[in-house]
Amino acid sequence: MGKDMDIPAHAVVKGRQRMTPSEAFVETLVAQGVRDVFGIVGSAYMDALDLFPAAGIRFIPTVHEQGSAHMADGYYRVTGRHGVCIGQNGPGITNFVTAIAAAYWAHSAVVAITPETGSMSIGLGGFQETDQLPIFSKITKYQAHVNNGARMAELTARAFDRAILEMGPTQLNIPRDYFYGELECEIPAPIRIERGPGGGASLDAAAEALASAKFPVIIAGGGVIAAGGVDACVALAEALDAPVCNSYLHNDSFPASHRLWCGPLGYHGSKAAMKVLSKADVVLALGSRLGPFGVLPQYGFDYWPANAKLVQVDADPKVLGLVKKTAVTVNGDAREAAQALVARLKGRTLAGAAGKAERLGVVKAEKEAWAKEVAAWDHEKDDWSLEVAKGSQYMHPRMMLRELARAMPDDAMVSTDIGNICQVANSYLKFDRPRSMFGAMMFGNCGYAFPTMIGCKVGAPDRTAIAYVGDGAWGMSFGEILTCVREKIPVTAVVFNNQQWGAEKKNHVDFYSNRFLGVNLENPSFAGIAKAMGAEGIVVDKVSNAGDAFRAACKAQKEGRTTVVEMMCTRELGDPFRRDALKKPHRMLEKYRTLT
Ligand SMILES: Cc1ncc(C[n+]2csc(CCOP(=O)(O)OP(=O)(O)O)c2C)c(N)n1
Ligand SMILES: [Mg+2]
Repeated sequence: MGKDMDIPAHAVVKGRQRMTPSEAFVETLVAQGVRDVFGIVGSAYMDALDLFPAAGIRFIPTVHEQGSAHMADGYYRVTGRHGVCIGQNGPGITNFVTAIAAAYWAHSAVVAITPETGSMSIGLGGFQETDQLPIFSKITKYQAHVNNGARMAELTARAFDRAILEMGPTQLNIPRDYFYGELECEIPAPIRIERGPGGGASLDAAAEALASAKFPVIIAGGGVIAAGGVDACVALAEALDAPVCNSYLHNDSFPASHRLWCGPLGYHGSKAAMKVLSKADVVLALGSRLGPFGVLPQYGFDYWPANAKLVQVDADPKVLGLVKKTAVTVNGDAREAAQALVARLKGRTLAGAAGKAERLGVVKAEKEAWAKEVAAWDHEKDDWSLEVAKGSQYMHPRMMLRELARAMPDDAMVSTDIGNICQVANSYLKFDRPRSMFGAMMFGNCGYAFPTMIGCKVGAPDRTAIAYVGDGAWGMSFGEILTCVREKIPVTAVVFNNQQWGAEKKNHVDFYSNRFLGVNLENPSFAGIAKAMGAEGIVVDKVSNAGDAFRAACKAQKEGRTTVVEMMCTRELGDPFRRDALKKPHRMLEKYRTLT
């Protein structure tokens, strides 16, 4: 790690003072606890950037602004502190868009600082001009527009406060000429609220529903992690002897080694979790919006217990009752609410107590059955997969994923991209500590995992940073290897090279009679490219080498080196993403008639 990682945060100027807007801006960042900012240099904010080192803020230059914003996302998700990105007005800012949309659906408090065309030329079609507010209006929780340089500190502080208060990205839009001049202001102190457990009556009703449950099941969502509420969730689960499922892509919301843990729901999740949930008469969704994508039928099994009473707890009132009908809705912090429920349940007679042994027996049996199934599931068994894997000298993805899981360091942070092998990985990723899994969440963009993990590593430099990425998505994101090398931010990228955009190809197989179009990839040596970029590269084509290669790469990371582990995989494909959203082709015109 470069020695400038440990820049001490300087004190904020106190009281009302004359200063420049750039100074007011930077001092407000300091007041908000900002230590790291990701971006690409640009003249639009150079006057403020010049102050960063003296303010104790590290500027981390990236290869692409999309990477900067993903890094800010990862940084927030691992630290709970704002992720911050900045870029040049116009193209630098439009490059943020995909990553800010991803942060929106990950509920990440990212502040996108967007310097804009100067106020005196807005609308004249000058250089690097676009209207930057409408572009982000649907993917931010709040947009601050500095309409006068004198308001720099006030509006900067508000953008930072709102990101935390509203649990999502905000935008701070600054016409570039407003960095210059003079103003008199006081740097606002950050506004941080204590989140409560929710209303007393709704908590009483929730406790009542749980106390009368014969088979209560908890779904622990991302809100549990964000609230620092895993211990509280464990205490509640233990008080009720209620099995716990992780919500989709939040495999780190409840410790996998706990007896009540059942595993993740959603794509390639745990059949044990789904089977147990299907038996529930009361479901407590704790810190989960129950996104529709995360509760779709899996393995041909519609596991959602339609007749169960649903108790939903979430800090964001807008997600309550949105997707599933609730019997009790609590607008509260997941940790506080869990603690309040434990207090309310203390000493009460629980209807579920009588069936406890049987319930725990079901949990144990289902977990064992699923573990056995996964252990024996070496490869995909559909006709197409069998055909393409036949005679291949490469690895079956499942066998490789199993080896990776076995070699996974205890302190791992793992990000997963969008792709077939990354989704299958959901069956293998288990964590005992929160802030360990960083899925691409519901925006679902390929290219998420690697830059996000770079941000995680900056936020938690002592932990092992691992990105799981398909070869197609890798093509979108490997440029950021340069950021790892230049900025000495070591990360281990595990690239699943199956020579295809597999997740989409699976749709060709299932719905389009194998009419492959734009899905086969001819790849260069990704390990070779990594070496040319100053990182290390290893090619693995045998399962027996996968664990050792991965361990070596994680060890190299501890010594400061970034490694790309290029996993050569067969072209077999696991269950698809969107079976729910595709239809068999229907053609009416003669010229297309055969395309069914
Ligand atoms: C930015 C973006 N473009 C396109 C898609 C559509 N898409 C979803 S999965 C996928 C294929 C991913 O291929 P790869 O990264 O090689 O992983 P694999 O499925 O082969 O394991 C594509 C193109 C997307 N999700 N995001
Ligand atoms: Mg691929």
